[in-house]
Amino acid sequence: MPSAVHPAHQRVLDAAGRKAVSLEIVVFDQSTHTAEEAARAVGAELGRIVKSLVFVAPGEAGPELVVALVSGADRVDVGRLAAVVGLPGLRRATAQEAHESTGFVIGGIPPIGHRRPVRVVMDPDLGRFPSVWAAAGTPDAVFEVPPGTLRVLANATVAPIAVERHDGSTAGSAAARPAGTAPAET
Ligand code: 5CA
Repeated sequence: MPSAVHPAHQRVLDAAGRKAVSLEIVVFDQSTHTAEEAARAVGAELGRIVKSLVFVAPGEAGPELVVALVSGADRVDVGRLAAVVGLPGLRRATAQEAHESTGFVIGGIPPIGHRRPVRVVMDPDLGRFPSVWAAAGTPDAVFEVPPGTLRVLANATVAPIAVERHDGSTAGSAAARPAGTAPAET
């Protein structure tokens, strides 16, 4: 008998299905909790792994949620993300906030299918690849998707919000920041 679909995976499949996209979720015996682990599991370079990172800011009608989609090889520049969404008070969500607002646990938070409406901002670096891999709702499962399809599924705004993790010499370089400010990365 085929095993039942995990409810978290089902939420991801349903979210894609609402846009007439059929996803194939791959579940591993090994952890895909971090981007590095996910890259190892799927045998892809780190850059092809999508990190779905949750941020919050105080809003008029309660906390506003923002999910940033960035390449596993990049970090989010919080200042850039805050500017893109127009929320100066934006900060990284705690694990509990991320869980409560999305309905998924850290390490498995997918780019779609969240419990509450979220604004999603996607970094253009992900568009360099023919397909990328994103978390599918649990820390042992991912799905492969062309970045253009991911943008449509997540209803994402595409904007540069990333700095490279190992070499901050491009998008988030010191020259691109106001003098005296430190890079706010995650
Ligand atoms: N499954 C992988 C690859 S698709 C994944 O979900 N990667 S991730 O980067 O999107 O999610 C893991 C991230 O959760 C880590 O980069 C880390 O920054 C973040 N994280 C881990 N612990 C906490 C915590 N306590 N609070 C907030 N964020 C956390």
